[in-house]
Amino acid sequence: MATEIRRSVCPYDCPDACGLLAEVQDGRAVRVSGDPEHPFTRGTLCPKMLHYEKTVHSPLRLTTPLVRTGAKGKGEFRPAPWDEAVAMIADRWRDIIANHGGESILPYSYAGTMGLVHRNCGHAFFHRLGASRLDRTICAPAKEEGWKAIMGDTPAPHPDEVAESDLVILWGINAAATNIHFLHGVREAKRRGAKVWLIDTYETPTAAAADRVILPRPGSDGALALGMMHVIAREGLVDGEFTAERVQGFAELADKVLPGYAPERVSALTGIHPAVIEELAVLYGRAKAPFIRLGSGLSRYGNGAMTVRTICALPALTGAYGKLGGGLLASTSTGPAFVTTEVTRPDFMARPTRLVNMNRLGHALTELDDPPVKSLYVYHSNPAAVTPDQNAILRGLARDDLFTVVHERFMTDTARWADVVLPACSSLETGDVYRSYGTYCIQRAWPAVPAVGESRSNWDTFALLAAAMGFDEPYFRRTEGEMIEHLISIPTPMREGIDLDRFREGKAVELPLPPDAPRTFRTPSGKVEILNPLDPEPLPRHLPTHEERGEHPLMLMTAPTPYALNASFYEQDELRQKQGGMRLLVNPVEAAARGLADCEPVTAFNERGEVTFILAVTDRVPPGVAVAEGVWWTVHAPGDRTVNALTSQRLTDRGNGSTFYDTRIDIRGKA
Ligand SMILES: Nc1nc2c(c(=O)[nH]1)N[C@H]1C(S)=C(S)[C@@H](COP(=O)(O)OP(=O)(O)OC[C@H]3O[C@@H](n4cnc5c(=O)[nH]c(N)nc54)[C@H](O)[C@@H]3O)O[C@H]1N2
Ligand SMILES: Nc1nc2c(c(=O)[nH]1)N[C@H]1C(S)=C(S)[C@@H](COP(=O)(O)OP(=O)(O)OC[C@H]3O[C@@H](n4cnc5c(=O)[nH]c(N)nc54)[C@H](O)[C@@H]3O)O[C@H]1N2
Ligand code: SF4
Ligand SMILES: [Mo]
Repeated sequence: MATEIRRSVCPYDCPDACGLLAEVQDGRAVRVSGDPEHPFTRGTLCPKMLHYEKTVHSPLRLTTPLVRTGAKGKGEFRPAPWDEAVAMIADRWRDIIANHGGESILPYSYAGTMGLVHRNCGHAFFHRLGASRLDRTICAPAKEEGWKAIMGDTPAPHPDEVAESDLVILWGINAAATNIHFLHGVREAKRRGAKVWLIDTYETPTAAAADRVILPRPGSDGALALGMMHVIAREGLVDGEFTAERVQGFAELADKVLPGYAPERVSALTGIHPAVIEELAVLYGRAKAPFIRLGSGLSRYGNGAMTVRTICALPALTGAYGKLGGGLLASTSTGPAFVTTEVTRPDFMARPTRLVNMNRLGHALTELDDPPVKSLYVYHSNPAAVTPDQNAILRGLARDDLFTVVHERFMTDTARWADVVLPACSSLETGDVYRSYGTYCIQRAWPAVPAVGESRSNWDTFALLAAAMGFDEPYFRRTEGEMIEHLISIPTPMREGIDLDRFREGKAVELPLPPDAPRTFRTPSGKVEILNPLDPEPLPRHLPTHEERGEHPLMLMTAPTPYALNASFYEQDELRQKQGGMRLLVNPVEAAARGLADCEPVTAFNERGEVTFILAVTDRVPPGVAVAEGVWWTVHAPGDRTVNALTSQRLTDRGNGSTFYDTRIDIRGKA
């Protein structure tokens, strides 16, 4: 049978945004590989995507709409035609709107697909419906706030610049899992003689790429950065010319803040030996072009934005921000490449409706009553698994008076609670436009295979719902292809000069950033603003986490695994097996103190919930810390809850973000 190669894009929420080649036979993808013409992918994929065809054509794919027949959450459904399912939803919504108003309907979505059209088209529909709006802050808004407070709208350096660096710090990033193609540049830097340091809370697989690993106490990295700056100032390693001309407020920092962060005090805060703080600070201060790749984990604490802001001050002291191969990459801001409001259509809102924080879904479903949430529509997200405070969410989803619709590829923990389930397409079945938050690539994808079963894309599903609700805006009558073309047809300064033919053909193109862009500071003063006069806290300092004085002894790291992406990929047996079960990693000291053994089922608990894990005893985790990698589906868990039954709905200091890592637990045996 003839095999055709079709280009596509990895749709997952990953900074790499890889180019894919799909081998298609008879309307089925039989193999996928990395696109050798994609400048960042360079022909290789991560372990998760090596067998994407097994996800696309999984026997577990939902293929028809389903209507609940049993009790809520029992997972008993009957298949139904699309017409019936859509009519049922429209009828219920008309009734709910008449009785409680549009704001009693809550959409819930995040990043099952990163495609600009399918990710964002629901906004237009729900704006037109007059529904509550969702504040989509589950990922890393505090990281963005931290960067902005000091760097404004300055673009991040190109990720490949890391190859020019002589000191690379992988700070709070498990790049071997979450940013695998970035390690290409890191290896290149190493080949040219660079040293690589990893700063995490436990020894992740990324340690293999590092010369040195240090493990500060969770949530204490801001103090570590201040300690480094203290030593850099004391040792005369500050770039005087750079701080005088291109930095605002170094003198104030040096006078008012740094004296309080001598290595001994920082050691008490971070658990890092004073000599190691000195060593890293001097190495950093003497490096020609130190490059920091900053992850998001350390921003998911009650002090997350301030921690990021403090770390972002470090490259200002030594002038690293002015040097090729130096500076700091938190994430690339490719947002302005497309006019996304053409998809989200805020103008469809008659008035600004209420904003509900997605991290507080548990609260929204159980306590909000002005008006109460009477219907929840979930699409490309799995809140029963990924959202903090699982028990509160499950209490909400169990409400008999809550009408829940879930548009999904699989029978997820969330879909199980639905009244109506709609089958969703995978990315190979749809076209879209993709941008990246870890590179400057953009790419247009064309459908590679026909829709599996009766599944429909987000775009087509909202078109059906719009028709059923009687919305007659031309927007809702466009096809997917017309919407994509419309988005591409509107020029933006960021896309000026790209090879449009190549882009339309479906090949990755890079946004042509001026080479000096990361070194031209887009802040009100035009300088790096260590002192930000517009901020209520004008200078960085160390803030406590929510759990600084919490009652339980272990900080829980809800970390990524290389073999899944949030709660995605659990449909692939082999990937699940590579994780070796739903494990909780602890130091031998912690296991011994509780009389617990490796491989034994244990209960992790705190004031919010109890979760059964399989214990993994390992030196890779320091005492005082426990690590749960991956966000498992309950059907594959050793108990009836997964990791987010332990995490809280509290928010970050800025940006209203999630605080997954700011969690304390204890552990006991099951016996
Ligand atoms: N394989 C895989 N890839 C993924 C994901 C996944 O789940 N799995 N998730 C995707 C998503 S949604 C995102 S947002 C991105 C990024 O996802 P993130 O969750 O931001 O992952 P990383 O940036 O790699 O950083 C997490 C690391 O921060 C560490 N950490 C936690 N607290 C602290 C602290 O206080 N200090 C320090 N120094 N380190 C700390 C954790 O131990 C972990 O190793 O990755 C994406 N890619
Ligand atoms: N404990 C813990 N919890 C976490 C994290 C963590 O590291 N630890 N990470 C957090 C972070 S950073 C994030 S960003 C969130 C991510 O939260 P989510 O974005 O909800 O992540 P996923 O688990 O990937 O769920 C996406 C779902 O969308 C479905 N899907 C895929 N494509 C489509 C489509 O085209 N249409 C429709 N309708 N459905 C589709 C998939 O089948 C999948 O079930 O999770 C957060 N939760
Ligand atoms: S998940 Fe990330 S690394 Fe893996 S193929 Fe997709 S974009 Fe590339
Ligand atoms: Mo995320």
